[in-house]
Parts: sequence; structure tokens; C-alpha cells
Amino acid sequence: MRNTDALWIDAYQNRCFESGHIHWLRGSFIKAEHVMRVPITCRKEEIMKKALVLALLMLFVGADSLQAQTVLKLAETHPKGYPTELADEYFAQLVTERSGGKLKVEVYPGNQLGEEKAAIEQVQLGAIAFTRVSSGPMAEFNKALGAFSLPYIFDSGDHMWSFLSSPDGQKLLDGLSASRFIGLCYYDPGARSFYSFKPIEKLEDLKGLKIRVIQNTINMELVQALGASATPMPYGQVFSSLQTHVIDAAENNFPSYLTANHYQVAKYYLVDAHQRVPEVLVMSKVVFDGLPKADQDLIRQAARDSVAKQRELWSAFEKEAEAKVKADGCIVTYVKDLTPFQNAVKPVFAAHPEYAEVLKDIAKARTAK
Ligand code: GTR
Repeated sequence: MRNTDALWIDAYQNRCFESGHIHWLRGSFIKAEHVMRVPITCRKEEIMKKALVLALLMLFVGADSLQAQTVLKLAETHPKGYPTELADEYFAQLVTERSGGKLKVEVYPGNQLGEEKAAIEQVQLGAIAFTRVSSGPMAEFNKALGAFSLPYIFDSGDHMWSFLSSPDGQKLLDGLSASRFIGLCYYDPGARSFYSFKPIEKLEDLKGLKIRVIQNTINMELVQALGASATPMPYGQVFSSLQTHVIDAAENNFPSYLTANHYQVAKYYLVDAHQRVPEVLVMSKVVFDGLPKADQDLIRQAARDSVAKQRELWSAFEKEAEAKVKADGCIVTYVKDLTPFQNAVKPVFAAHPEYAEVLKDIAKARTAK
């Protein structure tokens, strides 16, 4: 036997061993010319087998899942079907489609990944890629965003969007990178107002109430300035706290009041629209920095493109939610003259001279086209 024959036998044994056909060799001398043929037969079988396995895999799991995919999680407080959640889904769909399936954004609604503060912390660390949250809790991580919690600073949704869409609004979003976030876009938050199971129809009715707030300094000061006491707590605990009278009141927009079922236990809603605290879609800077530039651009663009969708969904659902709670018997009172409220909160502004510049920009946006 020549050396080359021995090599062939070796190769043949190895292949057949791997494919479970070693018994073919036992006790028999294989001539070189046979060996030359046999391994080819054996390889063919293997190739056929592998092709069959691959075809079955494609059939059952789809060709997409066989390519390398980066899965990015997105944490959302609201339940499935809420306007911000639908916007997250739309954003996720754009990212998946535009990346040809290379990037996959998975949306986790209903606090599955934790309450907002915990989700923000995990995004900052890079354990979660994205979260859609209110800029209220974000202010604890990036002080500049606290400006949005100041009361009565926007006259209307149009005024707010005029600011958010301006370079000054973009500057606040971009400033998030200093706190290890990428501010991707703003979503519409509607207007926040107070509600309680006690009748509230005017400023004096708020006096002495224990009101739940989103945890941040300005919210605490705001509620105190109105003569009430502030109880910061996560969103997910508000319903049971109202039900068991741990708190007397809370404050939010009509869609949250409805979908979190607060309207069932706190029937009095006083429309003072004290805040419009923009929703933000943020990404972990650690995760963002680890992606190729093309993917970073794709994500930024998909987020920008999801804004119109969210605003459209929001505007329809805000009206629907208001009508639903009224139909359910909630007593909704609209404040006619905000002056006493605005006067009462003056100390909050006095305590925060650091927001003077941004307040000028916000005032400027009032008249901007
Ligand atoms: C909602 C907001 C949520 C959450 C909640 C709250 O309006 O969309 O992200 O911040 O308020 O009061 O905690």
C-alpha cells in the first residue's frame, strides 16, 4: 500500500466513523482503488443528510432566523395597545424591516422588565437596549429634563410640539448622551391633571390631599406649593394605593387614567393640565456605541419616523379616553381660570433658576410658526 492509499483509508475511516459507518471497514482490507471511490459515496451521503436537515430547519424556523441577528429589548410601562406601546411596536417593525432582519427589537409592555426607574437604570447599564418612559423619571438621571416637569409652561400641545421640534428641544434630547443614554425621539404625553375619590373641583379642594407623584424633586415641590402633600411611588402601585386609600389622589392624562383603571376608584378629575411631560424613547449609549454606524443611523431614523404615528394614535386615543371615563360616570371639571394655580406654584420657579434659559426658549416657541 502506498502512503497516499493509507491517507485515503485514514480519511475514509474518519469520515465513516463520524457518519456512523465504521463497521463497513471491520476485518477487511480495502484496496486503494476502492477507497478512492468509497469516500466519495460516503461524502455524498453526508451532504445529502446535511441538506435535508437544513431544508427541514428552513421549513420549521424560517430562513430569517438562520442568519445572525442582534436582539434588542425595549421596556414599556403601558399595556399592549396603548399609543406609546403601539409606537414602540411600529419603531421595532421599521428597525427589523430596514435591517433585513439583522436587528430585532422586542417590545416588553406592561412593566415586564420593571417599573420606569428600574428600566432606566438597566438601560443606562446596557442590560436593556431601549425604554420608552416619561421625561419625569428621566429627570432624576439627567437634570436638564426636569424643566419639563415645571408646571403650566406649555399653553397647549401645539406649543409643546413647537418647542420639542425646535433645535432647543433637540438639544435637550441630545444632552442625554452625557448621562449614558441616546435620546432618540419625543412622543406626545398629553396633559396631566389631578384626580381623587374625594370631590375636587377647585384649587382649595387639593389642600391637605396626599397625592401620588412621579418621583422627582420638582413634582414634590409642585404638589406642596398647591397645598397638598406628595407621595412618590411607581406607576404600577397607584391603582391599589388609591383603592386602599394609602393616597387620596394622583395625576395623569386621560389615557393613563383610563387604561390603568384609576378612573374606577378615583371618580373626580380636575382638568388643570398642570404638566405636559414629554414621553421619550431612549437607548442605552453602551449598546448604541457597540453597533456599526449604519445600524446606529437606521435606529435613529426609525425612531424619528415613528413620531408621526404616535402623535396620530395619541390624538385619537386621548379623546376616546376622555369620552369613556365620562360615559362611565366620572365627574370631570375644567378649571376656567388658572391664575390662582399659577400664582401658587411661583415658589417652584424661584427655587430653580437653573431652568431660566430653557424657559426662555419655551416661551419663544409659543410664537414660533
Ligand atoms: C404616564 C406616562 C408613563 C408613566 C406614568 C406615571 O403618563 O406615560 O410613562 O410615567 O405616566 O405617572 O408614572
